[in-house]
Amino acid sequence: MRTDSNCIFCKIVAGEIPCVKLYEDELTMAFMDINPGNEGHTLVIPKEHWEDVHAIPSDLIGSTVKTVKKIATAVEETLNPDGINLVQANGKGAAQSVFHFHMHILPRRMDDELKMNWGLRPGDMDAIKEVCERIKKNL
Ligand code: DGP
Repeated sequence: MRTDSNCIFCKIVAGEIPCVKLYEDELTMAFMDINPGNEGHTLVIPKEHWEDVHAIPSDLIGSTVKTVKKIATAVEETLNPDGINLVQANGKGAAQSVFHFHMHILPRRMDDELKMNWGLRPGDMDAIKEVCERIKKNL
């Protein structure tokens, strides 16, 4: 499998660093964002290391989006947000900070005033684990 020993998400896939895991299948994985923009903020990645939308093969982006739909449905059922943004950054100019292709599932509230580049603030790990368990029940 294509991997990069310096990549934080490859380390998560390999189990070398912990994550709050929501779901995995043969090709993809979903885990809670450590810097959540809102409650339930989840990341979906291909297990293989591909830097961005330009690098990732079409069939693998397809598998990743299939997982995104599954997770978004569970997030919708669990949290009943006012909306969900799917966000995916490519390149520093787009505020990509981890160079392993990933899609953000970002639940939204009418009054959250979240901006596109929402900033990276550490989340409350107990709250992140708790919402992960709640979403899991709807997978
Ligand atoms: P982006 O800025 O679009 O490349 O998003 C990268 C996201 O990854 C950002 O929201 C924070 C998150 N993140 C960074 N390091 C870790 C980590 O070690 N664990 C988890 N769960 N999320 C991480």
